Order: sequence, then C-alpha cells, then structure tokens
Amino acid sequence: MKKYLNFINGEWSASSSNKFVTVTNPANGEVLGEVVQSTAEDVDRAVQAAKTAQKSWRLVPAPERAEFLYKVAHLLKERKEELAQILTREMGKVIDEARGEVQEAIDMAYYMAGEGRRLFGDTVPSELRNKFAMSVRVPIGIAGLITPWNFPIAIASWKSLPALVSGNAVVWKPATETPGVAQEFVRIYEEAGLPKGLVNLVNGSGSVVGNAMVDHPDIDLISFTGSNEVGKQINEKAGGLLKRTSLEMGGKNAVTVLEDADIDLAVDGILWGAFGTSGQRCTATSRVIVHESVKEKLESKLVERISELKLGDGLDESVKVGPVINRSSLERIDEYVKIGINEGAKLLVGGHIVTENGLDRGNFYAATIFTDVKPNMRIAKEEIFGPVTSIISVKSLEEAVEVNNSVEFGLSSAIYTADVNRAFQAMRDLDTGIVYVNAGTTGAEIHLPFGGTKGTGNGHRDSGVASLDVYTEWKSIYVDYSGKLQRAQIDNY
Ligand code: UN1
Repeated sequence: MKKYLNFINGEWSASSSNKFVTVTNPANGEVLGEVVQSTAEDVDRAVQAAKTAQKSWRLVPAPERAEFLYKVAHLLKERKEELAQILTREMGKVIDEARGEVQEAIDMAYYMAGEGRRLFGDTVPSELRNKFAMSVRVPIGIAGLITPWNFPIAIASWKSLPALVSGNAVVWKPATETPGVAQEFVRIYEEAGLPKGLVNLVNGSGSVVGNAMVDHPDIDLISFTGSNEVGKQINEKAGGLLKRTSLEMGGKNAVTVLEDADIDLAVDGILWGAFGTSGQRCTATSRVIVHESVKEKLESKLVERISELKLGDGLDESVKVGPVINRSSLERIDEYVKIGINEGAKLLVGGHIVTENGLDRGNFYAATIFTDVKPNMRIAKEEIFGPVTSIISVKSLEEAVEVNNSVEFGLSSAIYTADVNRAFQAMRDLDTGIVYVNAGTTGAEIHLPFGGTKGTGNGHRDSGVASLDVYTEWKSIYVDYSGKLQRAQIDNY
C-alpha cells in the first residue's frame, strides 16, 4: 500500500505514532494509500529543522531566493497534468478544474518569484536634516501553514511561496484527504534545490498536529484556511500567545441579478459558481438574489440548463460535476436540504443523493436549487459547502445589498446589471472582500488579494502583494549622518 510520509529536515519519514489513515478516491471509494498521523514530537522536529534552515535563508538575498521559486514554477508547469490527475483522484474535482487549480499554483510561483526583485519597502524624508529614513520588510521566522482539501495545491502555494520569498521557513500541515498532492508539491520544492529543513511537511489531524503547531512557541505565525469553527479556536489560542494569524474561513456568497441583467450570462455564472467543484469552494455561489420581475425567467432557465451538468468521476472529460469529499459531507448536505424543506423553501431541482449508474460507490449529490427562500432561513445563512444554492427574491438594488450583507460571512459577491451606475453603487456597497460585476462569485486571480470581511477572516489576505503582509514584519530604520545628536520632535521645532 502506498504510504504518504512526512518531510522533515530534508528527509521522508514516518512518525513514532506508527498510525496511518486510509485515503480514498471520493468518486469510487478506490483506496489510494495511507497517510501517516503525526505527533507533537514530529511537529517539534520539523520546527527545529525549520529554525536552523531559516537562520541562513533570511540572509540569502531575496532575488536569489526567487531563483528557487522560478525553478518551482517551471517544475509545476512541467508536471501540471500529472498533478491535476492526482488532485482529481484525491478530492474529486473534475479534471479541467484540477488543471486550473494547478495553474493557480504555477501563476503564484512565477508571481512570487517576481517579488524577489521587488519586496518593496518605503523611503520617506526624515523630519531632521542629514538623516535618512526607510522601512523594510523582514521575515517573521517560521510560518505554520494549515491548508484545506478543496484547493490543496493552490492554497498551499498562496501561503508557502510568499512565506519563502520573504525569508521564512515553513512547517506545513496539509489536509488528511489530500496527502498525495502535498507530497508532490514538497517533492517539487526538494527538486528545486531548496535548502534542507526550509519546507517541512507534517501530516496528521488538526487536533494533534494543528494544535501542536498553534501551541509551539517557535512557530511565529499560523496561516489557516478552513472552517469557521477551527479558525475561531486557532484565533483564540494563538491570540493568547500573541502569535500572528491569517485566517480564511469561508463564505455565503451571493449573485445578485437585477431586472436589466443579461439573464443567460447570469445563468452561466450561477451554474458555474454554484456547482463547479460541487459547490465546495469558499467562493461558491450559495445564494442568488434576484429582482422579482425576472425571477421566473431566471428559474426556468436554470432548471432547463441544469441537465447539462453531468455527474460522475472527474477524470472523465465529459463530466461537469464530481463527487463531494466524503460520506459525512454528503450526509451534511442532505441534512441541509431537509432543513430547507422544513423551513418552507421550495425545492426547484435536485435535493437528493445520487446512486444510479454506479455512482453509489462515490459521494454524489444532485445539483440542488431552492427557491422562495427567505434571508433568515438557515439555508440562506449557513455555509453548506456542497452543490446547493438558494434563490431569494427582492424588489430593489438596495434590498439586494441588504440581503447580500446580512450574513456573517463576507468573501465574494457578484452583480449582474447593464446599468453602470448601479454596478458602481454595488461595488461600493457589497460588503465582501471580492466583488464581481457581470461575472460569477468564483475565479479569483492570484495577483489580487484574496479574503473577506466579517466572519470570513481576520483582515489578512492570501495572494496578491497583500499576502506579504502576513509573512513579513515592518522594520523602520533611521540613519543619522549629521554627526551630532538630533532630538526628533524637539530640535526641529
Ligand atoms: C477557495 O475555495 O478557498 O476564486 C479558493 C476561486 C478560486 C479559489 C477558491 N480561484 O474560486
């Protein structure tokens, strides 16, 4: 049986726990291998290795660090198809989307390699004569990364690449469901020639490995993407230790369709946003807010088009929607559908587990649309993380904005309208970290900040130049070349 191991101090190793967990393909239950379940001691070994490696890495000029990242980018590009295949087998997303996800990691690697020649600081005039003032970015030390299964390589790239280019070492806990992708990514780091101990992979559960990382005094920051519940726990624990955290914790994203919208375009965006990746994106379209005058038209087009979404094994190029990650997720989604029905929402299409044509071996849920949903229903407020979306009807843009903003999350939102004035009004008023105009709620590009407001996160951003703020501290430097004591705020006034 294939074993997925840890990578600590440049070596692949098992854990003293000697425990393993089986990894299966969510499309058909095929056993892919087993992944080691590590202990707090493994985390500590990884941290010790990272500490030693980081001491020299911080002194390597950033453009030289970037050369390693260019190699990583080339290797990711070379292995795009192989990585995409592993990804689809492990987490179920259809192969086209898996390729797209690997592309995000490639883009991020080139982009962050470019940062090696920027990593801009600021020079500012000093208030005193013959004095020079500047602020520069310095690495924090050891970055602890905890990443989810739904974007196992893209999100790992969003976090590890800026951490490395800015001079940190990495201890990474990937999701238990996707150890193969993590292993390949680390192999690429290894092959790119990164110094040993700089990137360490520690597999295992959140409750053991994740907790040990948060508790470890030498891990300087935790960057986490995952559930709200876990994010809050990390925030509480790490906050007590004055440890920096960057938390990204999901959404309840809405598409708003105004009465002047191009309805076919909106339908394309909604189907892709709600059912792509089987709705298992933080950015998934889980609400559709529609002007009452176009509600019926939109509904009938959505129902008509839903039959295009062929369900099945994502390795089959004709399949449009893959399985959900595991059995308990399937049951949770089904539970939400029952809650929706009990709350009085009307099931327009879907609403059941799919078992026909051999799909019973995997975890398949029918693309599901509720209508006549009220903003205070649970299905309209809570993140379902599955192929379920809810239509809510409104009478105006103002009401749409109010409904959009009424949930605890604030990751992504979208508006379909032909009216430029109302588009700008929406861009201003939609309270989310990402806003799309005439495009669906998914599809963020890596050179823009990714993250959200309110319960989605704690103000930090993955991706884009903003991600450097997670992995660096600002150091302000003053050089006085006057040759005499100059007292700031006193001698110049
Ligand atoms: C996520 O679901 O956590 O914008 C990431 C998107 C993708 C990333 C999603 N580029 O949907």
